[in-house]
Amino acid sequence: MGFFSKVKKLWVSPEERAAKALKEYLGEADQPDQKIEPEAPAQQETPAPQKAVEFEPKAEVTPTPAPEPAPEPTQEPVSAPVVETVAVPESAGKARIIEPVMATEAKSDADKPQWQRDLTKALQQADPRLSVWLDLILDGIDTAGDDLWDRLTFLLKALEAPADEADDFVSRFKEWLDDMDYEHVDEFRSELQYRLALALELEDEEDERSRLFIKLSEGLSKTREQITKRLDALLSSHSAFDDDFWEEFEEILIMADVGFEATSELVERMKTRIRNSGETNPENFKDLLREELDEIFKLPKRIKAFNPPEVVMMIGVNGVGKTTTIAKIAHREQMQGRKVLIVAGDTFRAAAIGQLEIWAKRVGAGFFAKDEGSDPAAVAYEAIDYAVKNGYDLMLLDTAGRLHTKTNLMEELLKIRRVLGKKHDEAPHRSILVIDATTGQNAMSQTKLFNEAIGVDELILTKLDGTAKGGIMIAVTMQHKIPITFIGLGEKMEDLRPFNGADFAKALLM
Ligand SMILES: Nc1nc2c(ncn2[C@@H]2O[C@H](COP(=O)(O)OP(=O)(O)OP(=O)(O)O)[C@@H](O)[C@H]2O)c(=O)[nH]1
Ligand SMILES: [Mg+2]
Repeated sequence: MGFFSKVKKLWVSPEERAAKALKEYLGEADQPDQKIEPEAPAQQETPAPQKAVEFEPKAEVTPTPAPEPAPEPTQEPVSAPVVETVAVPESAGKARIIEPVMATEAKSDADKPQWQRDLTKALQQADPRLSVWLDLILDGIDTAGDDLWDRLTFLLKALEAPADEADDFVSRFKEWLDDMDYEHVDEFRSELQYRLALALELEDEEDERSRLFIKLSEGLSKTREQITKRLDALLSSHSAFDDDFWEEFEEILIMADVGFEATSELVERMKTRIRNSGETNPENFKDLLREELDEIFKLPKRIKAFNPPEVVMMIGVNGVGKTTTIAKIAHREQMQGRKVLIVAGDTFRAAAIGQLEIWAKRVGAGFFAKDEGSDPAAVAYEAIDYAVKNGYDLMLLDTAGRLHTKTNLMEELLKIRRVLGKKHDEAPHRSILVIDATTGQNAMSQTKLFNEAIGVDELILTKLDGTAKGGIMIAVTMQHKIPITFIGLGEKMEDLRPFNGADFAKALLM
């Protein structure tokens, strides 16, 4: 959707730049109109696959040059789409200029409404941090309404967002508020900040990272309680690393769902670390454990080269959160400017198709489905054609999640995999297994089964909020050596978080 794709990253000296740009803004009144024309519509109408239900994403998309469709769509694999050099926004610097785009709308400083002048000054003096900006934008505003939209548009334009993208951002946010029936700032502030952070690519900046860390710490509170309370008691009651200490430590890990095998390995690794460090007093044990966990989570991500679209297959047993996680990923990716197609590969229940369609609409992604009962592999096959033809960057394939003990599910998933691979080079580029953290050790057997049968490139653990079984993260990583890429900390869109092992270890052992 290309939100703020034109925002330049030039924040070499943010304070100076912001101050300078805003000063210019206050001074410069009669600038030529810089309005950026909306981009051309995303794509032309393409013939619908038979019986397929589809709709286009609402947002405007910078079209990825769509390669010609394969001449014989039903049999031939899609000829590998040429990867055009997609105009990558200059990724040089680290931030953005606050520029006087709004100056085009006022003849002089005096003509500007008072709130604009006040807000400009406040922004000029503020720390260039998203949370601070948002505080200023929301100052004195209790509910959604014209004041908020004006202020938000003002902020986006001052951040050099092209006018059409800024307006699009605001209108999508309004739609979301309507959908959710939210009105008060405290109901939507956090989602607003999340959207801004993604759109402006600020998620890695310190301010955002600390917000994410707070969320992670809250989500892990039950697991932490389980581990840390007992660990603290252990540390205060022992003055040496004796057998008794290690036995109790082992027990704590087992109780926190780290599992027997991973626990034994972790205890051994900690013994080695302690020996190598020369540490004799348990009081620094937590620091060393944190370092060990950080080490454990440092698994390389398996990256496959791909020609667009990138094809991601979401697998996992019933009810773990595959469908909602697809929606959350689609939301994130769309906010970051990728054009996403959601594909309903779970064809067993009409309700599943309907649920996915609603999500796709809500997050503004494209949607591809066939009738209930269709062959999922055929859906996947046709969806690739559709995605290629329409220039999608990312295709997220939902699959059914019936019990993993029924072998036919595995056979079916394998068939889908094979078809995808025949149709599109190296597809699926990622198979993501979604597991529900609340199922504890069950998650371990699911990972083993799926990995052996289908192959799993990444894990997403959902429902970490509200469970004391977060130790499963350690177990699954140690035993299967598959990287965890995201974790689910709640039901909202913003509750899907990129997983960071160091932050996890820190939040767990506070
Ligand atoms: N608390 C919490 N709930 C979650 C999380 N992720 C998903 N859920 C909820 O889990 C429930 C099941 O999610 P779905 O996405 O439908 O699961 P699924 O794997 O697609 O299920 P099937 O299609 O039946 O196989 C929903 O109510 C979600 O809102 C999470 O991280 N935290
Ligand atoms: Mg589902």
